[in-house]
Amino acid sequence: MPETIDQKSAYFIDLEAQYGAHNYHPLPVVLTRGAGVYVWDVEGKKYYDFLSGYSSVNQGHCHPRILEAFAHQAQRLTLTSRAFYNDQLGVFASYITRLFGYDKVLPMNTGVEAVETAIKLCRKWAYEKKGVKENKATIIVCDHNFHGRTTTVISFSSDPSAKNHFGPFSSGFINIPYNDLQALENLLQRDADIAGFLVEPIQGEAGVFVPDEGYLSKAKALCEKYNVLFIADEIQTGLGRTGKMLACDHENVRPDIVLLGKALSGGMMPISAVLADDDIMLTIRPGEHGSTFGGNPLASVTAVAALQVLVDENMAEQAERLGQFFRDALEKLQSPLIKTIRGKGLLNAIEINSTDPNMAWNICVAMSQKGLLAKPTHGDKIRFAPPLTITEEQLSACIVIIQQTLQTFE
Ligand code: IF1
Repeated sequence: MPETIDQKSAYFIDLEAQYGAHNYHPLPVVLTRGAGVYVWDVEGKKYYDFLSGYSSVNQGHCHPRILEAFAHQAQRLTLTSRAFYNDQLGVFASYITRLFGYDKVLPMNTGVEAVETAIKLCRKWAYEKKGVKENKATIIVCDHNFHGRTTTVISFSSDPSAKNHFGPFSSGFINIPYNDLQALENLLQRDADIAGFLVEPIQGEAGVFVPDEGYLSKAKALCEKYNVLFIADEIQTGLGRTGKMLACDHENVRPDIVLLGKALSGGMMPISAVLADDDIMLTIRPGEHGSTFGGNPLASVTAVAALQVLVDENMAEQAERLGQFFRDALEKLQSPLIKTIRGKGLLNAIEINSTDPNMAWNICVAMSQKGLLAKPTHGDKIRFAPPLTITEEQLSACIVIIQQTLQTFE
């Protein structure tokens, strides 16, 4: 352990290491409280949160309005299961479908459950509407995707650490390179059993990889041409993060299926959702899919509040404006350690220019000591994704932290 960690943090870190599975490698910071763009560690040190729970707290930590709705409902009714109706699910369903312009919503809990739901929906639609022969339906996915961690979803991952020794894997998926329309069309032309194209509008795990302008709209047009469902995984990119309510909105693309998660609860609890029109959604009938917790009244109330806050506080516009400001400011740093700056809205990453494989990690540890929390990925990339409530003044203060940290390594 680095000597900067004092006893209290060390205690909780050891406790996790001793009794928790070792499936993560966190920065050595132990958090105990959050409010807005800030989090505090157990020593009372305050940080800017530039991870936002992987874009789950777009609305800021413990947003008072979401918290109020959550706490109020928590004292009233939390779970009924879908064996009975509750008086909140319908309210949520009507709100979210109107907001995004779809006929129906299917509520789940985690992001990967929304992905699994979309896979099932897509296959069902292929057999019952498109006329694909039984067990032949195929879904196109992209290299370097991240859609979650279930055995089916890791089956089409390109990341060896997500897959190694977790086989045997599920079939029914074909990988193509991301941002490659020709590869998509070649496959669509060749294979009549293709049911859907599952895509992240911006690849998050790949290091915030933004595709060429026009990629999404042209991919959608190809899907229409070949009668294939365009499924947008907006779990990370949706809900204001990239400067629009959905990242697909940047290209005026209306996906056939939209997946939401993360910020759908403002970080209060796991809530995910699948949006689609009746032609697709109603292919799943009673008893064919579901979840004990999906659509519970606590989640329903929380999601409505989380969405209302995004809308009422113009968070997408804020992300658009501040994202531009942030990338411009990073550009101006002219740091030799920054190889590339990528992103849209407040979903950003830099690629580190260094031969030292630990450089991104070391920079993140140093930034945390200066009061800014960000996470390195793939050894050479650092994500910068603060809550969308951050002010220009706060963002400027963060640029200074980033600049000062980089300078110590240059
Ligand atoms: C972890 C990444 C972010 C996602 C998209 C589905 C899911 C995710 C586009 C599944 C989840 C996470 C989970 C997190 C790391 C993280 C991540 F780096 F791996 F890619 F955010 F950038 N679709 N993303 O990004 O959602 O089931 O987790 O609710 O620790 O694995 P989930």
